[in-house]
Amino acid sequence: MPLPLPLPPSPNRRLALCAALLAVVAGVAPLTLTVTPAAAAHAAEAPAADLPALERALRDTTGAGAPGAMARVTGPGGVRTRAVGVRDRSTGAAMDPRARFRIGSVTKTFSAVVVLQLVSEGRIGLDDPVGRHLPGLLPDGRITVRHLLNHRSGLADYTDAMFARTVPGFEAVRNKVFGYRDLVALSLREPRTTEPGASYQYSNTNFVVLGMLIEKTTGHPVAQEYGRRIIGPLGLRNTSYVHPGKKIEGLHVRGYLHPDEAGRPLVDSTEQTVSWAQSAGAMISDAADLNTFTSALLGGRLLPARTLDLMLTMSPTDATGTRSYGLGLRRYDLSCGTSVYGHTGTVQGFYTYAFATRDGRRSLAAMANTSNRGTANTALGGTLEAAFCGGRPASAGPRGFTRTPAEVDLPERHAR
Ligand code: HEL
Repeated sequence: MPLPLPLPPSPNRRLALCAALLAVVAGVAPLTLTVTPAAAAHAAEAPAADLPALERALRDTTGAGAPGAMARVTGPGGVRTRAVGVRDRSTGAAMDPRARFRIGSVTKTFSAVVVLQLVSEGRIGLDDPVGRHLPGLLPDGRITVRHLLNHRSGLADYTDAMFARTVPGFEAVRNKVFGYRDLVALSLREPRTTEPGASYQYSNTNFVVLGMLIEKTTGHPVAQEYGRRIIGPLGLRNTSYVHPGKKIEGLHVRGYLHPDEAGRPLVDSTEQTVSWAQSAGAMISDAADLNTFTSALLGGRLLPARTLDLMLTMSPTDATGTRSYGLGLRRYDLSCGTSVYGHTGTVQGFYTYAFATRDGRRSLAAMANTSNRGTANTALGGTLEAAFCGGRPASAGPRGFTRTPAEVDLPERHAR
């Protein structure tokens, strides 16, 4: 008796399959599995979100020092939101899943999409030397556009020195307006970290240079390109790039930065130019828009299939082999065997996770209004397992990985 995979979603057909499996176990029927490509795709579908586990992850996040945390999960079963704690400590206003927040490096995925659209339009080559488009900017003519997108340029991350001391570093730049070239110059003061192409070394500098590349190629500010290529077509009503504006307009979450020194009060870091990050991390969004963005990207609505495949060509970023980076996109392999794609973000006062399944049918956007608090970020990472692994018990999985990606104990600045 052939057992067709995938498991169909309807309860009746699940019952029928259980009966068939019982027949096999009882020796009444032989086991033959027929897996078609379409079936395999369905078989990989993530189970429904485990909402109590989602809420627990958020409570663990506030328990670890975040004033508030929220998550929004979308999937065939509909939309689910959960929020705990406060979005504003001064008023005591409750965390609100509709509120806007700073998304930090999730901005990198927006920048990568714009660059890859320009690649698919034939205006930039992935393996073009950066110097072909931005002559004289970088001292090494071997650095290509692909090296920037996959963090293999070897350009030092200027933010390592900038934020060596967390609060003084932040206060020194929160009102500043940098030019892209100022930021590149800061990077070039430092030794390069690797030969071009040799290894993955996460660096904000790469996505600053990509911002310059977008502006040079299109002749427009990045804000305009995000708007006409992503924000407009997807109808993202709460997503913006307001650099060098300092405010988050409308209903928003206030962000709280943890000082390095234990016992010192949290610093309200909501208003800042984020000029130190720009196209590497200065966007504002909300949970619904991030769900829409990651689902649309993985669902093939922003890039042609061949270009999306390039974006999804990943290599591991840590020793567990369960975290990988493609072109402006992360992949996390969860304990239940499901892989999810998206980006994480850390900007003073805000941690963000924005991920979707490979088919874009399920997505998670989670945020906590704190930063420089690794335990809170780790706890927030628990929302991934809750959203995509559901009640399915964690197994060793194909690579023997049994913990959530965020539980891998790397020092925060190096867990990149
Ligand atoms: S770091 C990351 C995250 N990325 C990178 C980028 C972003 N964010 C930054 O570069 C901010 C660095 C300073 C953050 C600050 C804090 O916690 O608010 N920390 C300190 O000042 C520490 N001394 C790789 C984690 C990403 O997930 O991609 O976003």
